[in-house]
Amino acid sequence: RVRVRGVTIHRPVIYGNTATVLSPAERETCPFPDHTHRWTLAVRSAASAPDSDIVGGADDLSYFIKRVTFKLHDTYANPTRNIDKPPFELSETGWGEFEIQIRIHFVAESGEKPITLYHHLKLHPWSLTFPTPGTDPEIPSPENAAKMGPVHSWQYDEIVFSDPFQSFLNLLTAY
Ligand code: SLL
Repeated sequence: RVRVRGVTIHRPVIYGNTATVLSPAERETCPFPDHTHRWTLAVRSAASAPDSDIVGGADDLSYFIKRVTFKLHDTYANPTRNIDKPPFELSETGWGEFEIQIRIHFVAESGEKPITLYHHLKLHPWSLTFPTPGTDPEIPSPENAAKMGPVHSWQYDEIVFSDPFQSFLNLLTAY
């Protein structure tokens, strides 16, 4: 296999999460009484909107990504979650924010090592108000948070491949 020296090629991605407050009805059916939120974590092509659920076409990263591993907080059962097909996303319920390790594995033909990204799972709305002394400015009541609607926290990045194998370069540029 030959590497194409001097060539770099990048693919833009977004990664992050959305979160919503569980409704009183959802809290009743949720097996964990302390869980307050439902969240979805994802790695998507930057070519489509963060909350799009299109599979295939521009949002399908599987032509070069084989697996995305999300490493959750140890309070979760089986915290290491492998997603082996698009959409590369994961939904869960919970009560707390934490740092997530996102490991992206590329298709075998690429010869590329996995890369690691980090995302802080965000559940609570971005605070727009001046903090009131003696209260936690970051965490509104569940009622107020529900009124504020879903929380979105996304980051943009470009996955860069340097000196790619010719066959991988062909694969990337075919899309
Ligand atoms: C905190 N450092 O204290 C963080 C940890 C952990 C969140 C947050 C679910 C756990 C389960 C969950 O939301 N864990 O299902 O038991 O805020």
